[in-house]
Amino acid sequence: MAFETLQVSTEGRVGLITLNRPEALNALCAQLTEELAQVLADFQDNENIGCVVVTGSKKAFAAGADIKELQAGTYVDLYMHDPFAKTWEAVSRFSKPIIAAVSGYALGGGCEIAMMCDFIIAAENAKFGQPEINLGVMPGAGGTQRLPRFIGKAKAMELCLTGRMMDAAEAERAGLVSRIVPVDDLIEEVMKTAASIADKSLPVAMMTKESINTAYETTLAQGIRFERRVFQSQFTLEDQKEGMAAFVEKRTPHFKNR
Ligand code: DAK
Repeated sequence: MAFETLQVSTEGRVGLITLNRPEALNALCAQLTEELAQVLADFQDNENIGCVVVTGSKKAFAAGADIKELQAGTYVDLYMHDPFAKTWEAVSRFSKPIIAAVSGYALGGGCEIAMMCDFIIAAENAKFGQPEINLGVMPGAGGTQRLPRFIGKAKAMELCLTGRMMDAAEAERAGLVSRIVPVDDLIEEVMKTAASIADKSLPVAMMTKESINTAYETTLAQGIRFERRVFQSQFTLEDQKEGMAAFVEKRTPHFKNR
């Protein structure tokens, strides 16, 4: 499939989506968001895909929504035909593991898309921020909700109220990114990580992700009950039999994703 604002490829069971609007630092225009939703739907349905990586260029993961497009927006337009809703849903409800590989700017909607992924691996030059306040608006794709959950209220407030950017080291200290790698190694490292995830049992990886995400949406007691039921249900999987048999027999497991 050919896209104009994305490069899409696969390596083994990993799908790689590269945002590709270099002239606008990968600003999220309507076409890009539409194409992103489409490719994620394809990867969702493709049984040969076990993990997805979203990345940008060395200079920018994404510098936010396309301000030139957004500028003329009206309340009723955004309310009636929210141009981004489909994409936000496509990323945040993607049920297979999805990793953001961030190099350069991840600002506004760019930072928000990265946060919708399961985790972020950052290059040393990554810069995260929610600068919407400088444009006379506030974050509108989860920035005021996800950021405080990930980095705490004080830092989220400071970032959203001042619009300042934080570098990769600060983002790692704050818990926004899982780890930092050299810029030139980013894709290789993230693809390696994605491949190791894609090698696991896909239903188990999906259930693990669902269970961790539940932690952000429920009480501890309910979350623990949810986890226990899902854990118990995994004993119906062939992959549980295979994984434990392989351990006992001292061999590598071969999961069949069922
Ligand atoms: N939109 C459009 N074009 C952008 C852009 C953006 N967000 N960011 C950069 N560009 C373009 C620049 O205009 C420039 O193009 P030309 O003018 O040369 O044609 C080109 O990319 C290179 O940018 P710069 O010349 O500015 O590059 P610098 O290295 O000097 O600066 C920068 C890099 C990232 C610091 C700077 O470009 C910058 O501040 N960009 C804007 C960052 C920003 O404010 N992001 C937040 C955008 S608002 C919604 C929910 C959420 C949202 C929207 C709707 N709904 C629920 C409906 C999200 C909103 C946002 O993300």
